[in-house]
Amino acid sequence: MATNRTFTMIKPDAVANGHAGAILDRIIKAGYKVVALKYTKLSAETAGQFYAVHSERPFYNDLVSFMSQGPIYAAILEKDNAIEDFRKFIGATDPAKADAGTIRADFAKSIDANAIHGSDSDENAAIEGNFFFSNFERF
Ligand code: RTP
Ligand code: MG
Repeated sequence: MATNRTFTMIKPDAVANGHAGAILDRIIKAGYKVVALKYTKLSAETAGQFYAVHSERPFYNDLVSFMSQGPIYAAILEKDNAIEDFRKFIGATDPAKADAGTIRADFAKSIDANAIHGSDSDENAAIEGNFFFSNFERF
């Protein structure tokens, strides 16, 4: 069944480079409804918890360090087929391989500083959304 909610973060590189407004504008214009939105900062500890699924991967320490280096925007988004469509919309993990016109092609600098996150499954979208937002913060 197509899922209708995903979770995203505009990552520290894109926020620091002043691209958060442009990225949010594109997300909304692409038809995603913002269900929840927060400007916040992960600590090394909370970034480590968020990415625990990658804890055995060689890039884990760099990922945790990168994701806790500055503020982010976290959001829950709603649209038909949200998970799959949003992954296509943001482009490949490595911006050098991302299709033209995707968020990562236009705003990401490297596989580490890749501007944006998108959930990879319905189950993870729920876990990730619950990591950041209470029920009083979703509309
Ligand atoms: P994300 O979770 O951030 O949306 O990215 P993704 O699904 O496209 O990629 P994932 O495999 O979940 O990896 C999470 C983040 O780790 C960094 N990474 N580095 N050096 C590498 O081979 C490598 N692979 C992944 C990326 O910053 C990626 O966004
Ligand atoms: Mg991922």
